[in-house]
Amino acid sequence: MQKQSLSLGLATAMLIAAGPSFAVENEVIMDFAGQANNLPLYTSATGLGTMTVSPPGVGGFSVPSGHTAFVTTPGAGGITTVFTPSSTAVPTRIAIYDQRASTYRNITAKCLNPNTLAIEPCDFGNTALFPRTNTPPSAAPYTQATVFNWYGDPFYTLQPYTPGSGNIQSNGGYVTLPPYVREITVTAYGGGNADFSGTDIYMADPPSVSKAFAPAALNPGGQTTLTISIKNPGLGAPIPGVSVIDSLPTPLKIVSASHTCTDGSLTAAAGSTSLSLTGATLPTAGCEITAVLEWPNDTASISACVATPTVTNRITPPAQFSTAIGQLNTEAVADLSCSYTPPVVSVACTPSELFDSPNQQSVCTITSSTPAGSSGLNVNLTPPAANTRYTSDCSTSVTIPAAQTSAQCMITATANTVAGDGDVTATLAIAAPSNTNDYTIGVTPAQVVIKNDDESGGTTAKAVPTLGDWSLILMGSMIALLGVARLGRREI
Ligand SMILES: [Ca+2]
Ligand SMILES: [Ca+2]
Repeated sequence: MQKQSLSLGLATAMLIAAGPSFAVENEVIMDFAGQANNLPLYTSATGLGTMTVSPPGVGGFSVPSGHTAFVTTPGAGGITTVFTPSSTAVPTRIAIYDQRASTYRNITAKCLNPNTLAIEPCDFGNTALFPRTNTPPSAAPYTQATVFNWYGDPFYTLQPYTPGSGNIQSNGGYVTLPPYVREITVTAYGGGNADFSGTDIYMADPPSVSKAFAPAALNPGGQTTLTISIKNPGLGAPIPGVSVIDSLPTPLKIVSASHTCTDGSLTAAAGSTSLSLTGATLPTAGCEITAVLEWPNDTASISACVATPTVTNRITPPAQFSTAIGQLNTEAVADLSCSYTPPVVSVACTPSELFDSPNQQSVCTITSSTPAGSSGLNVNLTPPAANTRYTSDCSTSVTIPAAQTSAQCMITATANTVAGDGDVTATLAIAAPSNTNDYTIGVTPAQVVIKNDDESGGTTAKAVPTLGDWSLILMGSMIALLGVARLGRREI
């Protein structure tokens, strides 16, 4: 191969922050220890991915503990290994170790283009995106420093080798990878003698999702903020192709939602019960979806609060969370608690005494200790018994309107001029609710006495003021009282 000029296949490489270094999480060497040395296909026991070997079982190929692959006599035909990460692992490093001067390796790889999502040859010639690090030489025979030759378009091949000749080696080195590498091919070649060399493929965690409610407890009619956090675990570059779906547990509904990821389309209509973010890019520092949710206070939602006081909200990858380079398949789980205390409902009628004259009315107020939910609060009543001395529009139930705390009905005295017909009592009581969650019963019953105001034996009824006259009478009484008070003071 001839050395080619550097290619700029991954223009987006410049997106990577040059200054700070990012610590990936749970970086491990992909190893296949314990599996036979002659397999054509190896599968990581810890879920990191696969390695194919071609041809298998030749050249002293082995899978030693603590390393990925080793060869002793790869030969001029070479032994090719292809590494494919699982959807839950991200390749982070390709390391060469213990390599003799008589062997070399050709490395090619496939990379996700983060802008187009196309799979393209990785541009190892871009050392800002694929920095190279040499493992320092040590005591003989490890006296050499690995040289990395790059052959660009159309080869896109990185060729590490150990300079010099004879029985000398290098400790190798490694290439740090951006999180876009989707497949790595390493072919070892040698002269046919003892051409030792090894490859280590490192993997780390992909993006993950978590969630939380704040507050984590509410009452029907209350709101909470759901935060869905998408973590970029130190991968040092934006991750495209982020998709999140969250189906809310019943009876939660969305009030509003927003996100801090790059681009993407967030679907989270007010009143709906699920949200989704598609086509977003996860920034290097991570991003969040924030949704204000409401636990409604309608009858069904109140029943749900009583029946299931704690609901669990899950996001289950990969169906409900994924990125173009994979994702940790760990569920995001958050619990939300609901508590509900039925309102206390009482009744009072004012005034509590009427006369059997025209315009004699008592207003009965049914009061709830908390505002009625969006369905209103239906209160069952035991209405006053039928009686010729009064009428009432208080029936067997009354509805306190949504967000209100009271409703009213009337008891009206029936005017008469019949003397000696005595007093009767109208009784209005709160009855048991139709649904036990609706309310508990407070002050009840309310009683209104309808009094006879007709003189016995007389032919003319005593003049009784009408309802409209009460204010005048009250005023008159107050004036009289003031007069008495003044009088009293003078007398002192
Ligand atoms: Ca009368
Ligand atoms: Ca009467």
